[in-house]
Amino acid sequence: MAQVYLGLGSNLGDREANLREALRRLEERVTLESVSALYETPPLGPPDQPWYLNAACCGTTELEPRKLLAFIKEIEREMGRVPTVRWGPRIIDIDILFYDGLIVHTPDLIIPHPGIPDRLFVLAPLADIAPGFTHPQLKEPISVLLDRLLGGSQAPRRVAEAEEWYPCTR
Ligand code: PH2
Ligand code: MG
Ligand code: MG
Repeated sequence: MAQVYLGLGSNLGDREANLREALRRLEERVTLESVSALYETPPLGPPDQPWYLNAACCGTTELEPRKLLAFIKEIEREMGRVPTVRWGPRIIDIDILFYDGLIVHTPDLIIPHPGIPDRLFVLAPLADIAPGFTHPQLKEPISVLLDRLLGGSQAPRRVAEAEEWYPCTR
C-alpha cells in the first residue's frame, strides 16, 4: 500500500464538475484521505486559454506507479481529454506529484513531478493537505517551497473550501 499525492487541473467546460468527476473516478482505486481547497489560477503556458481550477488530493493505493499512471490516463481519456499543444487547455489533468518517498526517472514517468517547486497552482493546494511533507529530492517541506515561491506575493485565490466542493466520506 502506497501513499500518493495527486494534482488536478481543469480549464475547459464545467471545471469544478470535471475535478469532482475525476476524484469520483479515482476513488475506484485510490482511497482518499484528504482533498485540498479549490484554487483559480492563471494559465502557465499559452496565455490565450481560460484560467484553471486546481486542487490536490492525498490517498492510498495498491497500484504500483506505472499502473497508477495508466489508470489516471484512462480516466483522462474517458472524460474526453483530447491531445493538444504542450500546456494547452484541457478538460482534466491528473498528475502524480509524490508516490511515497519514491524517486522515478523514466521517459514517460517522473516522480516527484518536476514542476512542483515552480508552480503555485500545485504548491498552494498541496500546502493545504501536506504542509509538512518533505520533498524527497529537495529535502524541504511543502510549506517552505510555497513560501519561497510566493516570496511575499499573494497566493492563488481560493474559490471553495474542501468541504464545500468535495466533502470526503471520512
Ligand atoms: N497545467 C498545465 C499547464 N498550465 N496552468 C495552470 N494554472 N494550472 C494547471 O494545472 C496547468 C497550467 C499542464 O499540465
Ligand atoms: Mg499537469
Ligand atoms: Mg498531466
